[in-house]
Amino acid sequence: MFVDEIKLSVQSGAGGSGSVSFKKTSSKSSPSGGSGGQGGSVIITVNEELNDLSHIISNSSLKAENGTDGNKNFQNGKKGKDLIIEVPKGTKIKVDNEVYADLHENKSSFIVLEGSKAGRGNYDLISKRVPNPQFCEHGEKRNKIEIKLTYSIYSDLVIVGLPNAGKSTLITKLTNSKAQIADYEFTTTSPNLGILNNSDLKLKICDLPGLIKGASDGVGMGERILRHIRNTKLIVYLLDPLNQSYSLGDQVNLLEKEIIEYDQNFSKIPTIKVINKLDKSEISINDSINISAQTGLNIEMLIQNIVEIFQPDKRRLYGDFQKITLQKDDLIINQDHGKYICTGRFVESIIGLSGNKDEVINEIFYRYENSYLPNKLEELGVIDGDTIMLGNLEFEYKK
Ligand SMILES: Nc1nc2c(ncn2[C@@H]2O[C@H](COP(=O)(O)OP(=O)(O)OP(=O)(O)O)[C@@H](O)[C@H]2O)c(=O)[nH]1
Ligand SMILES: [Mg+2]
Repeated sequence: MFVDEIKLSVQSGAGGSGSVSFKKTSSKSSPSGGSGGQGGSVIITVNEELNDLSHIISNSSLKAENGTDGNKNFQNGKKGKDLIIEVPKGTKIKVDNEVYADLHENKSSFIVLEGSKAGRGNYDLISKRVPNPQFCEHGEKRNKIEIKLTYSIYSDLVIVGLPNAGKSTLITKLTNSKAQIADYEFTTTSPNLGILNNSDLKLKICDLPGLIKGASDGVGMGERILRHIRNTKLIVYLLDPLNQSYSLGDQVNLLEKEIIEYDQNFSKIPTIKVINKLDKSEISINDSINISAQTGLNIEMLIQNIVEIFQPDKRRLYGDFQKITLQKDDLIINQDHGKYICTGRFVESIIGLSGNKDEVINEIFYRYENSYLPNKLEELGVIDGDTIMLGNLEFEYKK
């Protein structure tokens, strides 16, 4: 089944933790604990061979590999393998309904989540201030995010029209497609694709389900149809002279209105008007071609017209677009009656330590005092005597 929209939960790999160990020589002992390996990243990459998202299970939860922990004798942990999700050209990545990437180039990729940071072992923590650390850092936990992928078919031309206009009949005449045809409305429920093989050109054609009034507001299959116009180069309006409710002119107006209300930029895509069912009616309007998809009348003329339009090559509206990699909130401060509860990645990087208790506490306070956190708390109105919570660590604020 054709799938053009899925929701996923993805997680970066956790960072491996550092270790505390000491190398003993006859005269002294020195830190030798290795650092953890970074967690795997979540990367979405384009594979132009793909034609939909059906290879990904919707609502699944996918995880990159964790980094492994560091060990004694300077042994660093291994980096976790990235999670690579392949998508077809024309896939958008959304988080909370905001577009973070729109991928069009083959092999172009977007790092949804960077692998979580590894913790340093006591060897990598040696500094002038702490020449002989007896503690190490924890690896950062997995980061999790919910994403939505939507795919807009890459085609050279789309056939749009009201239900029953003969769109599927036309694609079977132009291409090798075996689209279902029937004498009732909404026969086509997901797009059909076919290739028109002409001596000069090879064109990918897409037959879409019928459009109705209100489609741009989601009526009928609304956006599930209209999104597939996004990555085409030519729109063929297929008009039905036998339609009892809409004249040919009204059909053009309705189709144009729905398409442009969905995305104003679609008005830049060239269009042609084709009137079907010439075997039953010869009525016509300006700038249009009359054909019969069923009997094949004037189909060759239509193909010649299309081929001419495609020389020189046509361009698409949209190209690659990417925002910065997504990361979860760095610092969250919740206030509750003189209590300041601080959480988030930033806090984890301050308190995520283990080893000798006194050293760990010293190091946490050193990191806290030298961070922007005290300033942030002052901005929020903290006063002496208030309680600060960094994760599970609780202490009294003093300027
Ligand atoms: N007389 C005549 N009938 C046609 C012609 N083209 C298609 N039809 C008929 O019109 C009906 C609808 O054809 P389809 O190709 O399924 O139409 P569609 O536009 O794909 O319909 P939906 O998928 O429901 O939107 C069928 O009964 C076809 O046989 C034509 O050129 N002449
Ligand atoms: Mg159809």
